[in-house]
Amino acid sequence: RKQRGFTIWFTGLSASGKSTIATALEQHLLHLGLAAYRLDGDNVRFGLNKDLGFSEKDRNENIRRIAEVAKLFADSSTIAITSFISPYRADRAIARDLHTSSSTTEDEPLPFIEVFVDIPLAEAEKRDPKGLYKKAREGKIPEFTGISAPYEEPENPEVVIKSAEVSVEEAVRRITEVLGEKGLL
Ligand code: GGZ
Repeated sequence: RKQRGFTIWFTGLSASGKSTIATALEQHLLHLGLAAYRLDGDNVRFGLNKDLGFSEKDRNENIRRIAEVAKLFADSSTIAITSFISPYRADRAIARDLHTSSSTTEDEPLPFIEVFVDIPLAEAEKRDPKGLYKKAREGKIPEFTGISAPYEEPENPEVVIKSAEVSVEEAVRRITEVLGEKGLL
């Protein structure tokens, strides 16, 4: 049977562990022989979206473009995995609708799996791998998510990973379990 493309959309604070889990998930899917491709800040914010910053308007546009690109990957029968804070509920809803309203080349909708990497702000701030929270607290980074810009928690994500409590392996297992339940693997 031909592989069906879909999108796994990670959302969560900076330093929540999104990229680590997304990378491990991508590896797992590749080992299963599936085509998977991860979109993250390193390959999107320095290329396609290098004209965008972190104002609300720029984040809206960042997420809009990423959703369009993820949809194209999914439409080409690839599993698109996106790893961006995507702090606004409305932007994530637009990304979801884009997929589930219909695909580009077929009439079938493209499945959209939202994964909320849920971590207490205090824990993310304690991790602070790049020292960004510290700088944000000092006022050196304006509009920093969780400090001086909002993060709107998902209300109905397909998966919630409490990343301060579960290992990366357990997170991958839980996500693949949900994919299995939905008939996607
Ligand atoms: C949040 C920022 C900011 C501000 C730079 N707010 O931990 P990181 O470094 O590697 O991940 C964060 C990344 C967020 O980019 P996204 O494209 O995921 O954001 S959004 O979905 O909201 O558009 C962080 C770094 O960029 N960073 N300035 N002000 N994160």
